[in-house]
Amino acid sequence: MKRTNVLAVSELRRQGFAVLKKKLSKKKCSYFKKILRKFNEKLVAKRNPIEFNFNIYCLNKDFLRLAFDKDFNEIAKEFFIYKKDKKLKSKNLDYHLNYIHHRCLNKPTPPQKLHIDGKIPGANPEISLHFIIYLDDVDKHNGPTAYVPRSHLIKKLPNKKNSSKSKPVFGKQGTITAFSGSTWHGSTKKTNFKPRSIILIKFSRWFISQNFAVPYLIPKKMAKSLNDKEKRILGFYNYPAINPTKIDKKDRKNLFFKKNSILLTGNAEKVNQITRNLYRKKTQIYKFSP
Ligand SMILES: O=C(O)CCC(=O)C(=O)O
Ligand SMILES: [Fe+2]
Repeated sequence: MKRTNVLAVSELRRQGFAVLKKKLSKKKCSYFKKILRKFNEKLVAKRNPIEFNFNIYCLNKDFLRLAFDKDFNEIAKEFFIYKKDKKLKSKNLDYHLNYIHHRCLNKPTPPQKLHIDGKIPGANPEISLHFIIYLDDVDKHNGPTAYVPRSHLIKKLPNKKNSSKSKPVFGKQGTITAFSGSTWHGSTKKTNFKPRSIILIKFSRWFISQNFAVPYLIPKKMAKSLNDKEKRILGFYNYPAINPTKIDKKDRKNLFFKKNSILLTGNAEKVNQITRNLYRKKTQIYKFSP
């Protein structure tokens, strides 16, 4: 295992987050931004103040490949080892990709409140590992991600008062941070008009269900090109087999997706497209004051 990855995991265990030595190249960042922009423009001509895109691995193989990144997987493998229980230590360590999303702030934006991404505060053992990639340079003016050190050990959800303890991460385009699912984090106030775009990647233990069933979502052509190891990372072996003869035609045509009170039905392609942009309608009516 690379020394830098060993260091990242020990920092993750100690602080709840780590800034990686590894960076995504500028070329790759610009390339990803361009594809996301093009995709969003297809849906609405005018940029939204905040843009969320879900399941961006469906867009093309380069996004999907982020899930197979050698360093991310080396870090994840080590991170998910059970340290406390000697008997369990080397058992049941499989993990899968949970999601790859995109968040872009295009205007002055209020802070994102402290929260956790992994559902359970102070989870011990840890159940999820997250990465954030900055696709733009991030300084104090464009709402850096901020983490509360050692908050992954606290068995409580954060409140407003805790914000003062958070530490912003400034960094050039391509900067990557890793954090535990229980780490309190958010983004600080953004005061400028430059787009600030990030990619969020979540890995979780295999028995924590994926937010979106990745094996069923990715286009068939992509699925066919995957090797066994890649399929394992995407969670292909974590679902019971479905007998296709038992699914009637109507069901197959009508995938549905539910999030809070939003229920979408329709053909697979449309539903995929809309779920990736679930928050767009909401953000369009959101009022921002610089
Ligand atoms: O935009 C950021 O820096 C953080 C985003 C985040 O934590 C989230 O969307 O869950
Ligand atoms: Fe988050």
